[in-house]
Amino acid sequence: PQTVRLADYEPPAFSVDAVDLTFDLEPQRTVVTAVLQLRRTGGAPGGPLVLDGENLDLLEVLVNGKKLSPPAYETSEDALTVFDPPEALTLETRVAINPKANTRLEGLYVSNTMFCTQCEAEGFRRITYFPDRPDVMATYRVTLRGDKAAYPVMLSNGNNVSNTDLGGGRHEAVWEDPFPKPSYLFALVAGDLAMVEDRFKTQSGRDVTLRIFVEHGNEDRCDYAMDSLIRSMRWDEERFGLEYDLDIFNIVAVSDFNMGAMENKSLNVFNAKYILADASTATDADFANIESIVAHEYFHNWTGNRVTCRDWFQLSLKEGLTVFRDQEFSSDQRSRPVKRIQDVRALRARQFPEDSGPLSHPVRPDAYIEINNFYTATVYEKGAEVIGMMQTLLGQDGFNDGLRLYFERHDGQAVTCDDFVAAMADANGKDLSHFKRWYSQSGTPEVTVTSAYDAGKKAYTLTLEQMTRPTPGQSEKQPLHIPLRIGLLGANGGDLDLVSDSGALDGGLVHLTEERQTVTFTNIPDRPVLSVNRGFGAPIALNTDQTDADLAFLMAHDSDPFARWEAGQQYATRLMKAAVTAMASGEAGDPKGQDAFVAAVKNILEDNSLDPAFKALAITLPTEEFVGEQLPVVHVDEIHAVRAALRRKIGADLQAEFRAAMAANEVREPFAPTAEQAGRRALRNAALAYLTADYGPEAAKLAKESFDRADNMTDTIAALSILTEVDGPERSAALEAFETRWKDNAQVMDKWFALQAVASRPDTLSHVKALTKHPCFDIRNPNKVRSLVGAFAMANPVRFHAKDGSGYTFLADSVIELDSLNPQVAARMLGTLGSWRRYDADRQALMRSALERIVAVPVLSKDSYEIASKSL
Ligand code: B3K
Ligand code: ZN
Repeated sequence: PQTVRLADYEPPAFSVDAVDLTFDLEPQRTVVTAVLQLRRTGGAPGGPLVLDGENLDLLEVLVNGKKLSPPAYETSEDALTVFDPPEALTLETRVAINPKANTRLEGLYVSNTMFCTQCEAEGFRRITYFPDRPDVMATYRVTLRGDKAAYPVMLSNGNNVSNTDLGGGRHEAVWEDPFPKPSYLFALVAGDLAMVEDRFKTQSGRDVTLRIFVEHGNEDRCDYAMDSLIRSMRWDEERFGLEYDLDIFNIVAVSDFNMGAMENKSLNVFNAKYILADASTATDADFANIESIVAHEYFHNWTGNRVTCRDWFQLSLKEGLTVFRDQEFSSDQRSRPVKRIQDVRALRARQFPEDSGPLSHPVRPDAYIEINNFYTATVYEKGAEVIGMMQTLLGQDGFNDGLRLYFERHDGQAVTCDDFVAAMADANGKDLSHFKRWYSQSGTPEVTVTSAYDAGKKAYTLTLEQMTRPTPGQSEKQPLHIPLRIGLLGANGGDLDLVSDSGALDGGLVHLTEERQTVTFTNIPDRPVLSVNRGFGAPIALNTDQTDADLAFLMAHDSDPFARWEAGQQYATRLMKAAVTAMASGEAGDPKGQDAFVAAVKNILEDNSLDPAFKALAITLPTEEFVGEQLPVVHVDEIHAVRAALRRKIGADLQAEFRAAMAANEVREPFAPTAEQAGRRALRNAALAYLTADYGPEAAKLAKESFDRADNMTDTIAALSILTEVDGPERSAALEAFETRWKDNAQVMDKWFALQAVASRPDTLSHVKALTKHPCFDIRNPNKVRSLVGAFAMANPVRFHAKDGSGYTFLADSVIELDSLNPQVAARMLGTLGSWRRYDADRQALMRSALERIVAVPVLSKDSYEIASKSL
């Protein structure tokens, strides 16, 4: 397979001004007629016209109305070449495709009985011949023809300009999108769908019709998605002055979808999981996801669609920025500190390991084999962190000015990350060239902070050092511009005024730009307690000389809620690391040291100034994966044992407190998907989890009671996840009751699969294998694969990394089977094997041989090949 490089970028030889597409929709043979208005804009004079195309059955080619035959044109596996093209031409092609046989779910495919499309990144070339790259922007007119009974609803981008009965049971709908767009934003949907409608009036008075299309019977589960859409539209006007630009906005929910959702112009297509929700079927986390994903796709209308990417290396231009926007939205709708903690947890869980592993790449990558592999946590989440740091450097007003200038300069264009940073810099008269290294340098910077207090001078000096370890392809690293928010706590827990040797520090912000810097604070009466990287303002790993007592003090007093949570995480991580290291070398360890931590947890539980959602996060221990990453070798079994033991200890020591928390946080009013109620449920369920941490008979009873009483999916899942761990009749009784109630709801059954896949019981893998034969499981459905195979491989470290290698074998078998059906999803599954260097010698060998077995498959997709080969 070929590597595509940013350095090789060339502007397109031909641009397309207008596209006219006609679809004669039949599941097994859809005929697509494309009329393109093309014009030479680059390339060698007189050179051929080359169009991308894959899996197309070419029926006809006409140039300016004249039929061509070879050798005037030529086709290959992935292209149509027209020789000696005029400088400007009308090209008409007719192709046949088979949507029903499309298991990759890229291009045009059939989900249940409906037609839908997914074109980003390179799916449009599976629909028709086209220069399928984001810097070719055209207006589209789309004619859809199909059976009236089977496809009463036929949608595409833009406005519906006509509907005609064609007779013989067929009809036709014509759609026109006035905004030039790249081919990856094209979409069509056709099917027998129910519809829910609402309206929105924009700030300038435009009336917009909002529609959500779902399978029949799901109409009453769209309220929250619709409400989220309306709130997003209003928020984008208020926060950024960005208004919707068409009279109609459609969302379609589909069951078979490779990812979360897709921002096609005015026709967003969603994984049904991120639209459908009500109290009985969706958890609080599902509601929060729906809110943020609906917002994310809507926000793309400006950041992605009106201004798009010049090439796929610039993906973070739209994704990092849009993630930043959806995070800001959720922060404003819910609790900002809670949202920040959740985002940092996700960043650490997915992006940090990526950045320290074999697939490490910069926010703007410079090479890829398969672009679909680069929709990563680095491009998305680290990309959002980079945008957030720019806002820190420029202030919110300065950032808004920068965004305004960006749209002023680039509306309707396909641009680069450099263009974005230039707009930010120019609008603020700032030089961001040093800061821009965040786009090109991969790896998580490690910052070491050492402190010295001079009692005589009443001066406190911090030495800050930064270092980024080498990553594949980047052995030399440069210092980055790292904005660090710092606080110094006095003996009473309050923040001291910060006056440094170089003047007052605005909001405690220190700019670390060199490899090593010092900063001295004056007029500090006693040795203070240091709080650093408040709000997690920079995506770094931190080493400090804070003592256990300092961390307990911060847990109790830090004025920055994120830092309060973080102190608890660091404290717990320290204890677990020490216990794991002791256990791995056969020593006894020092369980005594844990008492002070338990006292700090008690403190949090009893602090009336804290809201329940925050408490729930603050008492949750770091994951096994997180602890593993902080150790030189991931001792899977020891980490699992140590974390479980610490949870049991906390549960046993604080029984009374957890019972009190359960009672105090019971939600008695009717279910509402609010952050406030969700917070109480989270704390109550966290307390329940501690009280049942030994999974003994009493625990089984308590969890089963909670399961039986639950009147919403959040509480049901919380109880069931405990019950999947116990040995006793309660386990199978609950699993069976759940299955009986929900077997007809695919979305809810996904949860049932996932819970069993992440159970830490020794027999989990055999359950998982049996579940692949369950009537509700279907390897062609990405949600199912993710809930069973994905959850097992990515969220069950102790069983996936079983010493005998059975977990690895199962994953490799699954990936190999899946690769021939859906390469994109297969490649996603195998990422966990890439961390093999982090394990002991035996596991290393087993993980490598699983990877080698995948690479050796004779017909392997580019997707899986790239991930597996780079992992080795
Ligand atoms: N832009 C899409 C992701 C497309 C992924 C293609 N493999 C959804 C989003 O980020 O909003
Ligand atoms: Zn996106």
